[in-house]
Amino acid sequence: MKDTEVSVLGLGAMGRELARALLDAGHRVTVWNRTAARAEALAERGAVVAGSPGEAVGASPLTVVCLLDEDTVLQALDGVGAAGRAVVNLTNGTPEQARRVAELVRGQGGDYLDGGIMAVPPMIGGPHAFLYYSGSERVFREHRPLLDTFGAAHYKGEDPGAAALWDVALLSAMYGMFGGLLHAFALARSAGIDAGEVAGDVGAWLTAMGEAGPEYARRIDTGDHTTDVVSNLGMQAAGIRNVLATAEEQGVSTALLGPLADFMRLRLAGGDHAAEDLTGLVQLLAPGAE
Ligand code: FVH
Repeated sequence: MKDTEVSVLGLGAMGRELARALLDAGHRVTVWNRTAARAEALAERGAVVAGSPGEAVGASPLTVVCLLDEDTVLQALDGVGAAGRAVVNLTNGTPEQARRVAELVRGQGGDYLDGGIMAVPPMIGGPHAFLYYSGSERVFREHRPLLDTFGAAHYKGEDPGAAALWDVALLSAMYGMFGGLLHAFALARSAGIDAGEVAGDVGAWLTAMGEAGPEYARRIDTGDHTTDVVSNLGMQAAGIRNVLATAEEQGVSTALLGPLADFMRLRLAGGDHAAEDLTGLVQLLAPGAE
């Protein structure tokens, strides 16, 4: 089935891109945003501007929500009359928040699909964008062609909180990487080196190190953290001490990387773990999850 009518609540940086992609794909799009001026450019391209969230939800069988956070979503969807409508909420949030929004929509007689967008706004509709979805499988299947407009769609099951878990897992990896990037650039600047001068090498190094992901995952899934070849925890704990000591010598804060060094020390203090891989730290992060 090809969707024709769809509403979008929220025209921030992301919501505008979602609405644009839907217009480009030929859908009849109704939009609502708290600050109405943000709808003007889309209206010029053919979007219908609704005066309230309820008017927008009532205008289409499917409404895509992309607002700031859970509070904003709960406020916008409160009393909209979603009976017989499908709501796809792409606002970032926690699994519990997604379940609460699902409850609100279902309480009105609507169908709910939650989603997590793995893309920044300019990536929407492009080859590298992908999105996680969970909640109503019926909504996912029925509106799949429309959802594919945003990026590759991955369905993670009926629990409305599942997509948020996947989303936040990937964001966790991203923020860890961003923290490392900022620390690296601060260190370079502390030595009078432009961040731009080291950026290329840092990128190449992160790409090479990122290839460890599948092997890390295998160790974590099997619970076998032994490494007989390279980069054991004893060596890494010594290495990160030098990272922190260099930061201190250069007057750079250790606030971002200090906790990782603390975790390595804790693991080493907890038993005979010097020969294992860094992956053993997962047992400290999520005790009982193995
Ligand atoms: N932008 C990104 O890189 C990421 C990529 C992955 C997904 N996230 C999530 O998408 C949600 C929206 O993000 P955004 O980038 O569109 O955010 P903003 O540009 O700040 O727009 C926020 C919209 O929320 C509206 N809003 C804020 N507060 C209220 C309120 N109290 N009542 C009603 N609406 C509200 C705001 O309206 P206005 O300020 O224009 O009136 C915007 O429509 C978010 O969950 C990201 O984590 C984006």
